[in-house]
Amino acid sequence: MGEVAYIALGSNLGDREATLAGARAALRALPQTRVIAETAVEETAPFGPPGQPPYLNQMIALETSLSPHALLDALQRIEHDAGRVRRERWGPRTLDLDIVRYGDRTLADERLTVPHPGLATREFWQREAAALGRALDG
Ligand code: PH2
Ligand code: MG
Ligand code: MG
Repeated sequence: MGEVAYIALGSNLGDREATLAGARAALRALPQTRVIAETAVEETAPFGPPGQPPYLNQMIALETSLSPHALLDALQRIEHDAGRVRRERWGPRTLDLDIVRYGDRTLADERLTVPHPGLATREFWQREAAALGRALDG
């Protein structure tokens, strides 16, 4: 079908477990898209502005024929539906959905950079991406 995209999920406000569960359901309901692997949910110490609560993070592999920008539109709609309000950079959020990889593509414009520039520095993303790679190869 399409290409394999890795999506990072994050939440550090409200009922984090319920928010991630809702996000997984919304990803499964996307058109032209199939969820093909998931990591376990893990709690991580926050980076960014000090004083924010810990995050729950997870990574999900999708097979999709949505374009990178159509996928970004869909993810931002899911964030919005989860009550996400855009405030300070790296500040607390009910739900964050980031495109970490989209196949082997590299792209960069005002809205979207792929692979996500944070992949190089976020140890938990590297661990989660490796776990998805193993699940998909195995
Ligand atoms: N996301 C942020 C800012 N800080 N910290 C952790 N541990 N996990 C995140 O997903 C995260 C963060 C902005 O997207
Ligand atoms: Mg983010
Ligand atoms: Mg984001």
